[in-house]
Amino acid sequence: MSTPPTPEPVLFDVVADLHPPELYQPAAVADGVEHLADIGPAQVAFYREHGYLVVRQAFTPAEVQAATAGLVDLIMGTRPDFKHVYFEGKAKEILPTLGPEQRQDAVRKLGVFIEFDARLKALSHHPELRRALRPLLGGAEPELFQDMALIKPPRLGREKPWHQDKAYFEYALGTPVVGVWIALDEATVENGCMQLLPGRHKEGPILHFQRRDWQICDQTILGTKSVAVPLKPGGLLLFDGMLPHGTPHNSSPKRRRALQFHYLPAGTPKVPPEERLRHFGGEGKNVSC
Ligand SMILES: O=C(O)CCC(=O)C(=O)O
Repeated sequence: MSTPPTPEPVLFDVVADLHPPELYQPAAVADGVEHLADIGPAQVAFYREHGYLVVRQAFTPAEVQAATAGLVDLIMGTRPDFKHVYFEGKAKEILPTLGPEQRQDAVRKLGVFIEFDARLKALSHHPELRRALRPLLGGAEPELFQDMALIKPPRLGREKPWHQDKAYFEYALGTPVVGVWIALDEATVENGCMQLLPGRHKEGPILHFQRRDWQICDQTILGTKSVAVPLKPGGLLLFDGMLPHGTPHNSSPKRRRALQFHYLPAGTPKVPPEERLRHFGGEGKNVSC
């Protein structure tokens, strides 16, 4: 008798409690330029000072449409060898009851996909984007070291608590790291656009704790006014790997799909995980959260 095939394992993102609404209180909207070609020395100086820069129309509607189609194809399983689709933890119970279209609105993130879709790779290797990244990386050639798609399904999309990206990366603390967050749908405060604490990238590592996620303690953030980064499709945010940022739960009926790429100077070596925890790990340091 032959053994039945093992069902494909389905990956789930964390299940997290709802955050206190006071954690996301934007008092202003992020500043920037219209096009990638507008980035010159003044914008590089702005990025160094504030830790971010917005480009409101970085990609054309055709480029956004192509990348979105690439993402949807991967979610729909057109590449059976692509495995890195993570569903919302809260969708676990209902997933078996959903049809293919509805499954789309239960996905939280995808990772390591650029070699599986040429349309997505085209954005991560876009010549204008790479040109803009060089001065932010101290003149070095940009190397992509992380590609993700972050999705907040209507009503279901969970928070990504406040954090610094370098708390997740195994590179020496002083390495320049630039995050690029690209809106595929319109991103608003209601559907969970990015929120930032400008200038706080200069303050060094903030301790992180495993709470709703690997995150900065809520008590450290409460009472702080943030800057929101609403974007139209094709708009992007460039941000420093040390800049504290987070996104609230999607409380709206609208999808929020985004791509996030991270770059560093080509050839940068990795460091052991202990180094990251020495700087960012909150546990065992006699502090409370
Ligand atoms: O897009 C989001 O919801 C948050 C993205 C983010 O900050 C991250 O994954 O580091």
